[in-house]
Amino acid sequence: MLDDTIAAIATPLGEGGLAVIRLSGPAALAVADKSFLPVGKHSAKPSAAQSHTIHYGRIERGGRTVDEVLVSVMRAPRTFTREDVVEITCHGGILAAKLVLDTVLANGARLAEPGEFSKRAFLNGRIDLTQAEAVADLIQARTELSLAAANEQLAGKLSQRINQLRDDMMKTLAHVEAHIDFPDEDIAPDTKAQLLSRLERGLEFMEELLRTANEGQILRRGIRTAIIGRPNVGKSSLLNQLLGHDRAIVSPIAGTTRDTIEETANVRGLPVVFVDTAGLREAGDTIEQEGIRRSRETVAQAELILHIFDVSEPFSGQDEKYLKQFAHKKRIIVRNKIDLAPKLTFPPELLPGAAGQQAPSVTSNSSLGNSSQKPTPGPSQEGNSRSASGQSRTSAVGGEAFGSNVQPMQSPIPTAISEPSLVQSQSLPPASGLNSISPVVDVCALSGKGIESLKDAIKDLVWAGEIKAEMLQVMINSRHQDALRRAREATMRTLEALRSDLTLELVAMDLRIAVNAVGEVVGKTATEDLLDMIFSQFCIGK
Ligand SMILES: Nc1nc2c(ncn2[C@@H]2O[C@H](COP(=O)(O)OP(=O)(O)OP(=O)(O)O)[C@@H](O)[C@H]2O)c(=O)[nH]1
Ligand SMILES: [Mg+2]
Repeated sequence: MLDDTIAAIATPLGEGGLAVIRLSGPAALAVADKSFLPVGKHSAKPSAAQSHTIHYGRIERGGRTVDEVLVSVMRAPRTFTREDVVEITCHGGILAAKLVLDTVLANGARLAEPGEFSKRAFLNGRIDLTQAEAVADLIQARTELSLAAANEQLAGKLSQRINQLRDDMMKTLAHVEAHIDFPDEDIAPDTKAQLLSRLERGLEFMEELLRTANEGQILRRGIRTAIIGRPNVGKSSLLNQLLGHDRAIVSPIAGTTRDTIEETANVRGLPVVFVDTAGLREAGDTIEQEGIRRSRETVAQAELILHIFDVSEPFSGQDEKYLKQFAHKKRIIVRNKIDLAPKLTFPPELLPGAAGQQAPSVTSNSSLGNSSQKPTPGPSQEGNSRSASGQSRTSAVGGEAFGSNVQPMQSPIPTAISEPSLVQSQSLPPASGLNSISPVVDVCALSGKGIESLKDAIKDLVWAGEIKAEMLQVMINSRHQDALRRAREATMRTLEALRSDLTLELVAMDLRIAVNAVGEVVGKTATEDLLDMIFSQFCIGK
């Protein structure tokens, strides 16, 4: 229904300097006229005001002043919804905004549904579906990179390319359909070659767009990253370091964190949703057991795990169990508490390469197998502190316990913790379930040492290569991905049918499916259900 007039508070509920009540629809000016009393000679009644002007006055109801306001009048079609729009800027108290809204509702407007302003903008042709989605992305963007991607999409970069693709495919379809109407004429060989190459180009472009889905997802939703490990290894301390403020309670008591704690941080431009979890162990009371159950659930949902170890504790059977259990996940092994005397050694069969290495290796600059590098000097005394140069060391404990086994993975690099090391386990059969590569990063969650390397490791693991500006132009979302996948399948069938000289009806049928699927991305062929699904996820007033 576009013949009614909608209203909503467009600013977040809460106390603030200002709040905005938005009106859109054919009666927007009339509703505003009834609610607003202009004050001063420069102000006018909304229906008498010129488009794109602002007027000072009061919102009045039943002869009483509700609030002192500024009213912006924007006439169709130069507005977001392409309808008459009035925006009332009032004082930012929850009550003031609500009373102004009540007044316009009493004067003939209807309360807008979530996303209804954007839906009208779409239905009136002001923006297409990818741009409407970009509006939501923009509002929800949590890093500048996410914002940049949303802005590109809002500017219509993705739409342009999708429309171009669809136009090309429509041309091909028209060609094929023309031949169906004249069944006696075969498609000339060179025409057929042209059609094939145009379809192939389209297919290539679909593939190109589909390749951005992963990054698009990351920028929109963030990377869910579970921080896991045994109790007391420093998970909450690490979370606080990654966030840059004390979010989680830290204590020397094992089992401090009972519930999961979730917060988003900006890691090298990427939104990362860190989830601190209850330490994993068998024992514990019922509350802790529930916490551990939630930890496992968190792991299941996470795209990345940071598996934390305390280097001052020896490797245990439980460690082995959890290392194996979460080996199928994309993960980073974090060795924490490198300020303490190290006792941790990974068994070679679990993490070959890191196996013989005595934590803490302060250095980790090169990949494995670089045997030309010399082992680290050691042993040193237990409980000693890192030398000023940041050189790596092995501990007395480790040295005695493992003797000749002590083979550092990398050579010491004086600048210390700069990049994560890679632990390869390619010698392991896939059945063991271990990842072929898990980066290992050494940190001290107490001082923050190594946190920057950890951030680099996170970025490198989830985002291949550099983050380039042109990539941001066409970051598709999961809805686009779904539509483009269907378009790709149908285009492949079309190509196959055309190549093997199947009847042109069959060729046209598949091609039509492909054209429609591509059209869905920009909303050219969107159903009411799809629109409801998209716009209902918006906030009220948008
Ligand atoms: N020396 C040292 N102590 C640390 C470091 N990181 C954390 N700790 C200490 O280790 C203890 C446990 O830290 P938490 O961050 O609470 O550990 P957790 O893994 O969240 O523990 P649970 O929530 O009980 O599972 C605290 O006393 C921290 O101060 C570190 O790098 N070096
Ligand atoms: Mg904790």
